[in-house]
Amino acid sequence: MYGTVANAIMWFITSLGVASEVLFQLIPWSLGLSPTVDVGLARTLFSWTLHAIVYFWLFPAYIAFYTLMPKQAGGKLLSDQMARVAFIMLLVFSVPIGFHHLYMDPFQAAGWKFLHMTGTFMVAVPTLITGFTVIGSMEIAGRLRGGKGLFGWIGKLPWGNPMVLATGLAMLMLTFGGFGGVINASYSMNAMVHNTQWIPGHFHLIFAGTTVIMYMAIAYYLWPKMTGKELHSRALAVKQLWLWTIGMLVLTLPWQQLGMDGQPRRISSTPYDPELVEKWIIPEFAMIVGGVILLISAIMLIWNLMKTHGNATPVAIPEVEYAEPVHPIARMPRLMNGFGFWFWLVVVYMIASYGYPILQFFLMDTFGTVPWSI
Ligand SMILES: [Cu+2]
Repeated sequence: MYGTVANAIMWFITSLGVASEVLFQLIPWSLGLSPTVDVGLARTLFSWTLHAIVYFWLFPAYIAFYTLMPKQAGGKLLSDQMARVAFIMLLVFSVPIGFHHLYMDPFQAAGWKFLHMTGTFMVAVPTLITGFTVIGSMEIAGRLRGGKGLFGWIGKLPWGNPMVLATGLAMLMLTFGGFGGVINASYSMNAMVHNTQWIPGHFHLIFAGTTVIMYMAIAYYLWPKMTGKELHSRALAVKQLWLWTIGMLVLTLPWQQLGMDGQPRRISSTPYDPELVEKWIIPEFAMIVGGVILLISAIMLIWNLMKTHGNATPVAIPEVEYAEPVHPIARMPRLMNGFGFWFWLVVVYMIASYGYPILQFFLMDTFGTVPWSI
């Protein structure tokens, strides 16, 4: 509930940017009420929404890491408080940093972009906390199951359980994806990858990889409880999750390579350079292979859930089992059990990082763009 409430508040704050753009710029423009649209203002408002909106999808994956996985692994959650801190930090840090989507745009000053860059790196902190707490919870489970030594607990984990396996694979993809994310976030390195295929390669790895694999594990966990029927095949689910990870890496790593080899992302036209295009053939072929693996994996998922629906065996444990923290909560500080304070902190942080950059458009001469007509 705590994570879901954090997500709902974030959704509310983050939607204000794009809502303002649509209500005050695009709709009046489309109705002919205003002759032009200020592109700089429109892109600034869109950046308000654009970064945090992807966290709307990431939150449920984090919720599954903290509340479902530790129990499925046969252990306990390392720290309830750390999980709450991660959700608070994600809420506070993820909205006021949208200028990392505008590094190459001309209408915001370098200082504002630098400020947003600093904030962007702060978002890595709750992700690192999550990595630490989730892997720590896995270690507890592995040791409870008899794992010894520095790494012995890894082999003792129930990797045949879709939730545990998906968490491990999500962490693996998050390592690759997070590495790319740090490059995107860096003001200077961003110039190397700006508007290249690196960007869709990166966000497919994070979203369709790390996030969606957790949705799949949640489906394997909840579908039997919702239908009252035992999962058709755990072995098939395990194979499907492995294939999804392999397919995603085979798709997205060459995709990012294409960006490094200069393949543009969004263009209207480009001079044809045969030598450059020659370099794209191998990674493009790898992407096709990755895509086919993903298609097979997706069909396996749907097949397994459909067969579950028709299964006659009733589900053994019909209720959702939530993870218990290692140390039971005796007293929870108010700040960590509500969002009143954090909400107003985001509001202040938003005004500080977006106030003047938006206001400036009303104080200077800007160039609009005329409506596009056929
Ligand atoms: Cu972003």
